[in-house]
Amino acid sequence: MKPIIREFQKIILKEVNDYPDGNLSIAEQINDIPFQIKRIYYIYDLSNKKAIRGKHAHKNLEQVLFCISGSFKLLLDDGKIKMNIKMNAPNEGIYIGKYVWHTMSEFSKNCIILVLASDYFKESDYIRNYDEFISITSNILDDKTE
Ligand code: T46
Repeated sequence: MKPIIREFQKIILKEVNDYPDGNLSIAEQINDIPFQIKRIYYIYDLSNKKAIRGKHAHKNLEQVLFCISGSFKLLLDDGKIKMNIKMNAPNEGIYIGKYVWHTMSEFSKNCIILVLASDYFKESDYIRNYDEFISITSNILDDKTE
């Protein structure tokens, strides 16, 4: 079995199939999303094929990412294990917790990413330097193995 990175969880939302009039998916705080939602943002107009977003980790923020239209590639890295996920199902979310480096790329033209976040925007919560991330996470991992 492949090792699973820390602070990661796949969240499958209930889908209601209203054929022939479309589908809907429902995300309920606590029941589906494992934190209180303080912020919602969405990323769109991803027509630049070379666009790369993310490239950071958060110190405290918890988030769940959904690809509600199109597709993209999500790379997760907890400082030890890396994982690539193809995001292309509107009812499938990925929970990303503390100290997980994440990068988003290979967006389809119609890609829309919806993010539910546990806190307001705080630039001080970001780690945007990969060397700093590795140094911090190696201390966290060392503490856990002691
Ligand atoms: C994340 C991934 C999945 C704000 O002013 N408020 C906000 O709530 C957000 C999300 C961003 N911004 C500003 C900060 C930057 O000047 O918007 C600009 C772009 O943000 P950033 O480069 O962080 O965008 P992404 O797509 O690389 O990352 C975003 C989130 O910022 C981040 O928390 O985990 O999506």
